[in-house]
Amino acid sequence: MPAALAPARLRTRRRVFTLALLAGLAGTLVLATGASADFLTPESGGSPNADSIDTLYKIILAVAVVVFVGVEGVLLYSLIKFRVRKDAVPAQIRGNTRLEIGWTLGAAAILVILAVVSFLMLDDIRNPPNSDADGFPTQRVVNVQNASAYQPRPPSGKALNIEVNGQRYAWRYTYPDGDDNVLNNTYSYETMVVPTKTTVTLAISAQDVAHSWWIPELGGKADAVPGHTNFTWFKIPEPGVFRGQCAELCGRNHADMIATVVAVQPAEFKQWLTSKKGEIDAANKAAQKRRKAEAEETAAGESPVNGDTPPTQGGS
Ligand SMILES: [Cu+2]
Repeated sequence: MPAALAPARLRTRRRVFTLALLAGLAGTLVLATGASADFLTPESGGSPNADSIDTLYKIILAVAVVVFVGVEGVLLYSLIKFRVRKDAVPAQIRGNTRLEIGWTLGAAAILVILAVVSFLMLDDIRNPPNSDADGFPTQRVVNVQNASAYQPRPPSGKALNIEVNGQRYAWRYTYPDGDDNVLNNTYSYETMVVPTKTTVTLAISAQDVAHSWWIPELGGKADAVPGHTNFTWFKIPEPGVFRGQCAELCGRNHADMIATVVAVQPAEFKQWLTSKKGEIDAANKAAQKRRKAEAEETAAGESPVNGDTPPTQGGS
């Protein structure tokens, strides 16, 4: 190769390298913005805890992107600039104490900062706020504590507590009515209706095998395990529909185990609760009536008047 061509070729390569680096950086920034919201980051927007999880994720992602671009940039630059040439011997360097101490302390500082930020934000993720003044009137939540989980409670102690029970293959929701009789509580399957502007705490367990409660826009996953209760919460500001799905393979119809949370105005929720209770009471009365009729039929069928008695064996 004629020596005169070398600088021109080097310039072209540098230009290509710079362009590639810029394109990579721009691509990363585009992917991280609203154009692909929730593609790279957790879903949010339904509840403050989901928003906090999303914010924390984005902070950590931004730091990771800066570190990634820095490290990969230096790597690519070194690969290209110091690649083997027939006629060149690179500088023979063995260690650089200042640099090594620098990047060790730098990495440690980044980890410490991320840990502090995470712990500060964990509070907002774990602990629910109070309901709004115009939310649904709620009762005091018992602060249950078991071996590894505790029932989160807002500062006022009041929330709408709903029991979530995973069963192959449906979610059952029980709305305690505050009296001692747990058998007359209102319940529903698959679709959970909740009031807006109200802190909702969930006590999650399972009937048969391990399931996992997850409505991405309303916060993180919570395991639903037989014989153990896990807790989570959400507070939805505006009416809306939030979809989720059992996030633990629980059997062959696991994919059918969907969950929907429908948030409605507090007044509408009150109406729903009353009509649901009416529906359940009517169904219970109908079942009672049917059972009574069936019992009477059976009793009538066994009576000898009907001629249904087995023929007597002769020659006894
Ligand atoms: Cu399941």
